[in-house]
Amino acid sequence: MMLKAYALIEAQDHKLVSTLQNIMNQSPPRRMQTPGGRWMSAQMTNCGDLGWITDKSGYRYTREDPLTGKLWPSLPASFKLLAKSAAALAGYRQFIPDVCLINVYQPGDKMGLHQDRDEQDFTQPIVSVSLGLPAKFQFGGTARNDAKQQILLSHGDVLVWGGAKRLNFHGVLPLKDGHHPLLGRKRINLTFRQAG
Ligand code: MD3
Ligand code: FE
Repeated sequence: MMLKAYALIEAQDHKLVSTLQNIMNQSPPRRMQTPGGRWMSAQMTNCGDLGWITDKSGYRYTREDPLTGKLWPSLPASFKLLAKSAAALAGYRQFIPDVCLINVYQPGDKMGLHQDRDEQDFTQPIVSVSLGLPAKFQFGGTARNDAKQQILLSHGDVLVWGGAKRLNFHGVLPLKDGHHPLLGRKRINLTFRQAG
């Protein structure tokens, strides 16, 4: 379910961005390595009880940020409220997010086609919030070669991915250069998950 510009109501985007800056000061976005040894182009960090990481040992959720050795910054109440209200609008009233994965894209950065399968309960949705520069998002089926739809994700767009779509392949095409009034030459995507 697409909630167009949902994160803009009541100027939530300004608050989201300043809260994000505070989180990124505590646990800075960094490039991570896939189990196969490739470096991802987008930089990542997390807030919440858990955080998603990848390195040569694999994809997983951890309680601590391996970069700082401290717990991930906590999930701000305002983030939790936004994710829960979006999920509820899509019919998911039991959603209790414990992770917010923060992906930071600069021009040229992309994310290859993948499925999100590191969470415990696939009946829980994923809520994504796009901020900054627009990106072309690719959305396929449950097999890698299924036909793909392209969706432009713009600043403030909130999507709820649940039900049959929860395990669909998806990815982000290389970010086009541009300038966004709040974020400059960047796109930041938040994904809220119930991982544990
Ligand atoms: C469809 N992030 O972090 S968000 C990811 O824009 C990820 O940074 C992308 O894919 C980004 O794993 C896409 C939209 C999204 C997130 C999770 C999904 C779409 C999804 C899970 C299942 C199906
Ligand atoms: Fe994903």
